[in-house]
Amino acid sequence: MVEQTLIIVKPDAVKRNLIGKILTRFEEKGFVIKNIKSLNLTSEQAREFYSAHKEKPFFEELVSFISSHMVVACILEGSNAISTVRLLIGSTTSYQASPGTIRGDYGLGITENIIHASDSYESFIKESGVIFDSNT
Ligand code: 3AN
Repeated sequence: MVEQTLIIVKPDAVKRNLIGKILTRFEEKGFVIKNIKSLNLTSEQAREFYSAHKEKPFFEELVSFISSHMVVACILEGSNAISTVRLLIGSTTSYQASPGTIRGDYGLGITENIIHASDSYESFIKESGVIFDSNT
């Protein structure tokens, strides 16, 4: 089933000049970049983006990290995009992520974990609205 999903190359990866390497992974796998935008999220946008986590102890850390620097967001399209892209990015805890995944190859952190990808269709709709339906 052809689907779309949203990924965000996070501030740590942007600062380390990994944008090209990360987007290449998705292109080489066969996904098509349907939309792309660089932006620095406002604190308000970040709060909305991560609202599912607002009760978590790490919420403020998440919001301040994602809004700390420019990020690159893409809408990717391809077969089973939501679950396949989650497989490609690897576990949330980067130091435990399998080698060969993006987090497994490039990161060691948890909050600073290189990349975000939507985990469901509902998240994709909500998150892509926050990112692409704004003038930021
Ligand atoms: P994923 O990004 O793999 O979907 P989620 O949705 O469970 O992970 O968590 C969202 C974000 O919250 C993660 N990308 C990570 O940056 C951060 N996070 C998750 N768990 C923790 C934690 N225990 N401590 C700090 N940050 C966390």
